[in-house]
Amino acid sequence: PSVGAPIADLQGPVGPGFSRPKHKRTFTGFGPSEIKSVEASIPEPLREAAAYSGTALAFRDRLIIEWNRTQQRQTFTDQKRVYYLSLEFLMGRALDNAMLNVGMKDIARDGLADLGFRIEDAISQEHDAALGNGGLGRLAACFLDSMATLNYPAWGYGLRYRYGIFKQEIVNGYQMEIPDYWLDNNPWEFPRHDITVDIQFYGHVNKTYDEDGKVVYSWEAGETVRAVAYDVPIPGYRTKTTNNLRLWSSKASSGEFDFQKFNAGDYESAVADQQTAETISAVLYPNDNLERGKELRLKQQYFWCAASLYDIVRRFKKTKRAWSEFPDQVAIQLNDTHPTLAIVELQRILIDVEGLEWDEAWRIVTGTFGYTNHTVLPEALEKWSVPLMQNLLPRHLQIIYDINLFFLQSVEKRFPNDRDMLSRVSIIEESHPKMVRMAYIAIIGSHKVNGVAELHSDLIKTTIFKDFVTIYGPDRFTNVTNGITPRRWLHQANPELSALIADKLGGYDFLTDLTLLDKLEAFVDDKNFRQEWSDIKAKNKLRLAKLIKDVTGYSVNPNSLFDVQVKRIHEYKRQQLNIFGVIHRYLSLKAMTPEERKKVVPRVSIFGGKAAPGYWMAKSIIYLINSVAAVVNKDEEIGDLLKVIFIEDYNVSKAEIICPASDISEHISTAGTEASGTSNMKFVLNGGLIIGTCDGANIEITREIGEQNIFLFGNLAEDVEDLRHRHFYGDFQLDPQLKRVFDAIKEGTFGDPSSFTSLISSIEEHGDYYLVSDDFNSYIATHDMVDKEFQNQEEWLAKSITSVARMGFFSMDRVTNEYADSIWNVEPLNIADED
Ligand code: Z16
Repeated sequence: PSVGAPIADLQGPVGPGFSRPKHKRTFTGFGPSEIKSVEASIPEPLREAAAYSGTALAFRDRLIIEWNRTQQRQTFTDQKRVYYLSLEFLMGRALDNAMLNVGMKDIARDGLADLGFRIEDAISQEHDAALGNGGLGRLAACFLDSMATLNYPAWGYGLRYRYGIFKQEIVNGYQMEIPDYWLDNNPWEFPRHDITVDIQFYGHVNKTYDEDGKVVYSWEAGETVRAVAYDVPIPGYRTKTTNNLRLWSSKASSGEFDFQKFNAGDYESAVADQQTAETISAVLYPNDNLERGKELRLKQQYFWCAASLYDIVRRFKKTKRAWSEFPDQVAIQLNDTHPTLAIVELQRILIDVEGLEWDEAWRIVTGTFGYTNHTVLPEALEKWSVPLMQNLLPRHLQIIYDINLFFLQSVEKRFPNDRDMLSRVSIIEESHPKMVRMAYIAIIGSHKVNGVAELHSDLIKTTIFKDFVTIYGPDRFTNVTNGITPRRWLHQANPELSALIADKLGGYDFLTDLTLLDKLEAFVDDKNFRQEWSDIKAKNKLRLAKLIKDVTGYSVNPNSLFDVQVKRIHEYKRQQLNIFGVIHRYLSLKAMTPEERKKVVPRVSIFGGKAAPGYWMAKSIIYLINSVAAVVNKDEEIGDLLKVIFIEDYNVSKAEIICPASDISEHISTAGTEASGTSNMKFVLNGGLIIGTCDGANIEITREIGEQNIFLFGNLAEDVEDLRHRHFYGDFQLDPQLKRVFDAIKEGTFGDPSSFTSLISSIEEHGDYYLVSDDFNSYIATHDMVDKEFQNQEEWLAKSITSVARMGFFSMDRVTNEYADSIWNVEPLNIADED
């Protein structure tokens, strides 16, 4: 369908919850009449669920064979493996990905069509695996896809949460959280009741002596919980490699519940122990970029680190190699500081259990670990209180003290008489209570520390970890700019664009070498190609319009400029700047004459994202967006000129529909706050332009695609500190256009203004920490340029095509190879058919 076609004309692939056109069903192989009568008796949703299950089981069977072969081959060759430890894996759906990676989606489509089903309807039956919050969890999922595709012997280790990230419902404009119970009938996981590890907590440490009079510490548990492995196959694209993601589930160490207690009549405590154990893997903490220091979270971290390390060490010991070879066989990557206890745990195993000397053990530890930092926000840096750690992990706290002692001694030697330096870099913060700084353990215990975009990696070296650069020199610190997997974020999410590119480039090789996209530049002036390119964007916009209609009830004009901001709601990401800009636009439209309005580019402002349940400011931003939507969308004077949409429950499968459908997307964090961002890459790879600040990966996107192809605005990171300082000392003038917006809100234009007072006063009265006012004028002016340039569709298309052609750098495969070469020192291993 062309742009402007009525929404009802939509025939293409559609998202969750869409009804299937009642097209002709042809049956082969069975007696059609019998099947029809059976079919008639089954309600439609059940039939679609069966279509999904049947297809998933068929592909699963195939994966199992390649998975077993891969694991056998990797064990047999026994080369170095990499282990990616992440508390989050935001996988999304598995079936579509499995079909595409195996290269049999077309066969599945035909098979399902023969049975009367549309493949999209079967695919959309699957529940997202949503074991993550946002960028960090999705990065882990992209790593797995890429490591398998590039044939690296690699495992992921995580937690099998019973409840993933909550489902978001919007009720009267407010966010409501619904538990995400996702495990029923999950065909993608394999319980491994044969693989369990008993994990201990609490208790105390005994000091004894061995035959030689050497001190030996042993940790006596106060509580023991069993970790049970659940394995998930990770197929690579166009390869036989199928790697493993191992997720740990907690249960009572007595198996189910304690029968001795039970038989003795102590029913309640028998069941209570079971419940305490199961609580550990019950739920994902729903905070993105915030750490709150809760004991259960620390228990999760240790449970998962200890189980994973036990598994890794067990595998290593089977090879009968000397301990000194451990770092030649094992690379462990820490996704943020969440798995930092793995460093301490390995040191504990080597010393207390295996009897190695401290220095020899510590050489092994630092040779094994790499640490990726994902944020400079102070509220996100993990610190655990010493009393909490002392109680839960008494032996680990001792080891942390020893690590700190030896570290500080070495610092003292090189920087004598610098007491300030010692207190700044000490693992223990001398506060009340004392705190353990996890990032410092991660730095001291790793051989490489990396940031996730150039600006971010520079910032950690010059601000939060400055002293460690002085101590260790610059070589311990490096940058690996994030990327995204083109399999999911181009081929799967945007099959038509992928097919058009394949047509021009002579095949799908670009999906495993994304730099090949540069050949598209030769077609920028090709009229037919441009037309096809723009037709695909129009279809993708229709697909999103259908989703919007379905989940919000609002009809949007697909000819409008689609302006999208989807990501976790956070003050630093500045959705408030966006919605204030929308209000500014609305007020301007209201002040125009009908003649003036005729020249306006119609716009749909689309928002999506979850707020952490306890983050009130983020929740009031959501409420403001919905309140503005309620007023603007029913304003007949405005009509299609402006629509405001909040898509509830933004997740991976919705992102696959949203990313291909933007004209422009917003990546507008206060400069210096977004470590990288990865959705910026997804939007550009799908032919959308972006408006953004000079922050995170936006800067490198600009370097790659050219500054004429991106809309940049706002203050620079280097000026932020000074501006905040000035605000703090009262040097602050509210931007006049923003004042007009605030006045409208205060007048009650969008409902009871008292709902928005803290949001407004954080800017007007409390220092405007995120520089919303400082950047407002430049933001508005840049949006005016967006409007102007959108009116020149030919130029816009050229920008879109050129940008996609230059996105090769942001492939996750480049990222994986950089880690493999500069941090892990691992080589790929090809799995052949005959293996
Ligand atoms: C997270 O998603 C990120 C950082 C962090 O410390 C914690 C969480 Cl849960 C994000 C960053 O905010 C984002 O800029 C980055 O692109 C992403 O991690 C992956 O590196």
